[in-house]
Amino acid sequence: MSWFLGFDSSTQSLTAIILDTDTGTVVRECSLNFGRDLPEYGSPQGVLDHADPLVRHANPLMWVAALDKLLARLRADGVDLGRVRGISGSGQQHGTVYLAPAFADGPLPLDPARDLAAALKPLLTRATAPVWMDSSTSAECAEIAAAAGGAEAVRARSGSPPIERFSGPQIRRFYQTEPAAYDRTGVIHLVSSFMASVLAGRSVGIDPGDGAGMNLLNLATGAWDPLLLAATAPGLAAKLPPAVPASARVGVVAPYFVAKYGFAAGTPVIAWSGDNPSSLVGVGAWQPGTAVISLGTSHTYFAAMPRPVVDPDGYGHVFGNPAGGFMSLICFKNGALAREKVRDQFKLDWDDFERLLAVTPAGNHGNLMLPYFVPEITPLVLRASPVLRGAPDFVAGRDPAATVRALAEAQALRLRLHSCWMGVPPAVVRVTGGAAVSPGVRQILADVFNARVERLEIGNSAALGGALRAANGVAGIPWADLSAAFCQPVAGDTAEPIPANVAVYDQLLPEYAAFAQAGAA
Ligand code: XUL
Repeated sequence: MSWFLGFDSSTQSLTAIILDTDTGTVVRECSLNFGRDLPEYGSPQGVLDHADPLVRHANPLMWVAALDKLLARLRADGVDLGRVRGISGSGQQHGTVYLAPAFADGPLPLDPARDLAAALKPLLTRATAPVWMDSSTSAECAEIAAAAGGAEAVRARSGSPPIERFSGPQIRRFYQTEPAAYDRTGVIHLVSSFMASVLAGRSVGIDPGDGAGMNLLNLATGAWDPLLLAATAPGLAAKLPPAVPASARVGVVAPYFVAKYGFAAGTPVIAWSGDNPSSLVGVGAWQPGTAVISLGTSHTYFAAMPRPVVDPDGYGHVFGNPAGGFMSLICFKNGALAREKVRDQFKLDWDDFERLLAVTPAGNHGNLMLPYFVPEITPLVLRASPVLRGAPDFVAGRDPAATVRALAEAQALRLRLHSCWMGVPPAVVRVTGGAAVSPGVRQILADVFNARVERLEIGNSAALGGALRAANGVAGIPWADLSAAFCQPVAGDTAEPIPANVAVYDQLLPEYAAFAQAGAA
């Protein structure tokens, strides 16, 4: 009886996966959408409305309310959570939760008679949490760079130059805009370590997968970097949880979850990680050779790296690989949100998307798009307006077919352009996230990357990675065995590159790069 539970607290949803490692099967997979299932939090896409498009915050109480609701649903469905032998999980990266000293000091005041949101609300020193979609900290990035000896010095220590969505610049902004609330803050958590803390009923540490997304962790030492801390905000060292190894057993499930949902007392909790590092192991790409493209709310491209490599353009990151060593990552904000905008603009559904991709040719008759529907991260574009070039009908917004293909090709070409710096053209790409189910999208990726594109049986790779990390951390099951059991491609869903299309995209790439360069200015 070896059940392991993995969570993913993502931008728009909370997912749980329970695996049985004895039988190599998924016992249960369950997801809750913040917009649909928790409408009282007023966050249809997981974030709160704000007049400034650069500001994106979420209510952390929504995440814990989702945890209560998801576990209650599993219990009501008859899932015996008492059989779970270990728990881990992941969270959307970079987001920060600000909590009173009491959160850090001892057992959390959780009481089965009231829900998690009610118990934790008094412990928040900031009602909202800035998340990865926030781009409002350009000034703070410049200040941190100046104080730390330049952006390159920050990158050399932390794996990334100062980046708007990263936790350090966000913490600095809080310190500068609300100094009294910053002073009252006893501990600052990431989404991942906050959720792990709630499960364990006490404040727990941050792993190097997610910690590297803060501009605060020294990648060489695996510890908080004193120079970066000082450049970010005063007294920060005392407000950070410990930096812990990815496989650390950070605690056991809190009595609250034993009493309310039937977990066995003493069930170990393994440190949570970021959603991308967790997906790396969740798709079985924990060793170099296979690249991963995640097509969720964000689009990301990442791969395990034998050694850290630097993006000369400053957009790439180095994070800790939960299986040991490092991973490189590049992230785009115009992923699912851009797809949804095009879908709504032409009143389409996802079947229409598929049909339109099938009837339009590679290269899209020269119709090109820079899909900046929301402010972009890679490259940094702070306005939200897509740029179109090509036939008059397309440019005027009257050609749904050309627009759907232009978006899918733009997303694929941008993934390729901005991942070249990793220096390892992939032979195999594993796709995950919502749009990975689209055969048309998979074929475009195969043709743009000239690589075989595989989709996995279990789609929620970040939650799956959490469950695998629990199995590895608690029972010591080797990564190779876990990947063989749970990370197999769906046989009929592999896309092989079509040579004629590969040639079209190879020729288009420099032209698209020049178009993007002009459009980013
Ligand atoms: C990665 C990033 C996003 C979030 C949300 O750097 O910002 O991928 O992790 O999923």
